[in-house]
Amino acid sequence: MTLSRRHFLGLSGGAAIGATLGGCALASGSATGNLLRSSLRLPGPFTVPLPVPAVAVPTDTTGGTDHFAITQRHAEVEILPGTKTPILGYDGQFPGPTVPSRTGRPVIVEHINELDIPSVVHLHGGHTPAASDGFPTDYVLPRGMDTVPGHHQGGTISRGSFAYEYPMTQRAATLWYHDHRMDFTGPAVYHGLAGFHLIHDDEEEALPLPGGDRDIPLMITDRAFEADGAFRYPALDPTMLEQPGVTEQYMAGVLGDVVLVNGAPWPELDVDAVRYRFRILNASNARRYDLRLDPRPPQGASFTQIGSDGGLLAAPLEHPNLRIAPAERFDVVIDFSAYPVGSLVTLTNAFGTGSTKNVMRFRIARKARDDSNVPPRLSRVEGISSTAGTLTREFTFTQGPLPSGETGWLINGRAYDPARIDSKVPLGDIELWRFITDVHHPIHVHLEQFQVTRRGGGGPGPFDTGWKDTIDLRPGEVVEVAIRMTDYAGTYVMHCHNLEHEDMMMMSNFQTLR
Ligand SMILES: [Cu+2]
Repeated sequence: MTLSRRHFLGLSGGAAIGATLGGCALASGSATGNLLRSSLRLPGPFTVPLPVPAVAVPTDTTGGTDHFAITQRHAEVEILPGTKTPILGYDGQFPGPTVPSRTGRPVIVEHINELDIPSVVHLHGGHTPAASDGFPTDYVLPRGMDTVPGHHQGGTISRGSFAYEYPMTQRAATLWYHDHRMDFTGPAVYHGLAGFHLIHDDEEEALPLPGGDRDIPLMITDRAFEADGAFRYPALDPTMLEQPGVTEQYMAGVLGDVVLVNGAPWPELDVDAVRYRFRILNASNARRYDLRLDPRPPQGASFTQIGSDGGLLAAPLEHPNLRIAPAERFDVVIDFSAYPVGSLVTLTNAFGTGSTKNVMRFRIARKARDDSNVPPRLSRVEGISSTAGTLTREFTFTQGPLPSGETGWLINGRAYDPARIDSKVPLGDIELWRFITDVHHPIHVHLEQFQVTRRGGGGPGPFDTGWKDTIDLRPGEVVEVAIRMTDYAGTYVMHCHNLEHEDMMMMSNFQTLR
């Protein structure tokens, strides 16, 4: 602990050093991993239409609860035109079906495991009791698998399926669900196990925001492909059963050379010359994006942010660009009426190089009627902040040796142990959590959203507004957040959402206590 303490004091005492380090790393998009190149000929950009994930239909809505059933299975899908890619898919789809829900109406999602590996489902951003939160060793085994391969026992074992219960007592927000299995989250998500879960409520629906087919979720991921069309991933153990992690060259993170939006490579969307709402999710394993519109609109901002990870902001916020780390969500309105009909507008990634400079393209197809608006007040967001006596916790994120002797990723100098409680957190208390790092890490806390109070030497950054559950922690930076755990006593995790870091032990347990 002496080292991390000194490390922290050094960083916070040297704002100029921190700023310089941050500037350097931001200039290079590769700072969060290593580029893995595809070994087949890639299609040109903007040749396939943007798909929108199917919306799941409940199997039962009686008793005030919506029941869904999702089957995790192998499938082959056409991602690159003319090529078949084997995936692990929720209902055999990538992205998985979007789960719709309403505040105050509980949802039960039964996940049926027809894969040949154990699975765990986490609802990212969900305010969920521990038994349904997808703790990394709460395994759902496929039928016929009696014991968990590898070394990690001790969680709750379900066979064949598990019904995850979500009370949905939280406000409208863009959540997502994805695999969260101990040691193998990176390859599982990379091979397709991710989908949206949207929460709607009366407050949001009373606003005149763009809706219907002008409210579109965008899941951005990067992938590399083998010559035969399979996803290429540098796993040490391609069976995803025994040995976790990736080859040493990729331990900082796996970056692909193809950008997919909703599972399609650099797609194009025909839009009316009106306002659209896009729920942007970075579901990439390790890649950060700096999203921009090219050309920029002749007048007005490129992006009007209306929501963050945890739902609506108090007031809209205009951005010329959006910097988005893995697992973050930005809910934005783009007003295409600023462009002449016939314009081609590219969503670019200023952190990218070569093929990863482009994300997707909009074609302004026609004029149309627009009754939508972005009102100056969106919601009431209660501010939580510290008072004298507020408990402060520090979490230092570094590379270091694992118990196995290999190099991995550590929190406060320790590798993740699912059986060890690292922090005991009383329910109802506001605490300050301080995240400290030397390199990029997107930090995610389960159970509760938080508010950023400090970044580096100053206040929150331009992308820190509103309720967050994942933050972009940058080189040499200290970020402090105010957090208050509520409702559910149990054991939860906080971790790095660079999935290669997560699988190589950058995770920590906290126990919430009444
Ligand atoms: Cu990390």
